[in-house]
Amino acid sequence: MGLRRYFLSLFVILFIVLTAPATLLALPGDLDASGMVDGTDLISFGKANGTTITDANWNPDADLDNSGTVDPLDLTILSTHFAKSGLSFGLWLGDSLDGDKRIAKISEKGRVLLRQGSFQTPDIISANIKDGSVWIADSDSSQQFVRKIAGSSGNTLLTVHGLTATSLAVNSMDGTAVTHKDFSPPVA
Ligand SMILES: [Ca+2]
Repeated sequence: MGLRRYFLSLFVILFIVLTAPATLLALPGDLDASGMVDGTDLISFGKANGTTITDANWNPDADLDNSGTVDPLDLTILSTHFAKSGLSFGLWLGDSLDGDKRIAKISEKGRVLLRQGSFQTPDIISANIKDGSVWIADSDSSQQFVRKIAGSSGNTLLTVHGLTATSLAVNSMDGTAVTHKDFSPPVA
């Protein structure tokens, strides 16, 4: 499946980019956008090592110098940043691939890093660029809710019920989330 066709299949409603405020750059070598360069990244690198764009196991995120090949020069870059931590850099969006509505995290080079959860209509998403957390307005079979997840892992940090949110925005100055009801939960 071509990249363009693939992305057209995504149920994109709203996207957010999580950046490190000081540099606006991802941490080089953090292939899975976890916020740390570690053994997981090294394993991902190993799977793509020696490949070029036309290879099946090509991983654009491992081509750290954008040369078109994953080679020792890229490994040198990864090694330089090994064990360093930073903010997770990724793109979260609503995803209805195969009809299962979830949210997906996309790398800055367009690779799907992970899919998370089973949602009904995850079409309202907003992020706090200071800590990378992501707020999602959604509903389950019985009620609507707003959920806060960690931008690095997608794990749920907080779920707030009793809302009917038709809009959502995060104030990155203080971390509060505001819906059309002006609901402002505390920063977790
Ligand atoms: Ca990582």
